[in-house]
Amino acid sequence: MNRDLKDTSKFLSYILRHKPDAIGLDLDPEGWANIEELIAKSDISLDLDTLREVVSTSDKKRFAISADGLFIRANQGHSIAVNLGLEPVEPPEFLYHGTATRFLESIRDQGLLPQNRQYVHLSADQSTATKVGQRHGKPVVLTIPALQMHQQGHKFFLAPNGVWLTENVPPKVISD
Ligand code: HQG
Repeated sequence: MNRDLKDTSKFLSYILRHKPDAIGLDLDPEGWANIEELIAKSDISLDLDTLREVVSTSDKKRFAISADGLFIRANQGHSIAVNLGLEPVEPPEFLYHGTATRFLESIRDQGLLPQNRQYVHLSADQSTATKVGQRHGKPVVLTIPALQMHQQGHKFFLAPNGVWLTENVPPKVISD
């Protein structure tokens, strides 16, 4: 993805996941923004073709456009409360969480918490988790016994881009 598209992707992540009111935009309860309104209110130069290109080239499939082509939302990663309409599903036996070594002590103490987001994000494979962890520092990958947690009543959701979401992971099930 070229530099301009990356900047646009970051802008869209910020607006659609965290701060729509930064440009006076309203999201509906499911997190959808009207594309025409988003383009009109956007404070970076943005047109429909660029927006479509960002959505289709996003390496992590961060965004979805509605079937009628009129609305856009982030697939996951929100800090604002949105209802993504995801149904709880049975997870695989293990999922992985990439984090930085500097957070380990606190994570062992408190478990994994969503921090500023709606959910704790988990990856289906270790290499993706390593990349997620690298964003924060020296990466470490925690193995999460997701199926066991599910059997104990924790809900798991699978976002359309393959990211697994859950509300928290208690300290006693965490190992690395
Ligand atoms: C850590 C990216 C101390 C947690 C990625 C993480 C992902 C704790 C950080 C998505 C803690 C939060 C999300 C505790 C959790 N004590 N630290 N008790 N519990 N943490 O960015 O999972 O490129 O909010 O380990 O690919 O890193 O944006 O979450 O290190 O899918 O599309 O607190 O963001 O996608 O960091 O990343 P984040 P994340 P995008």
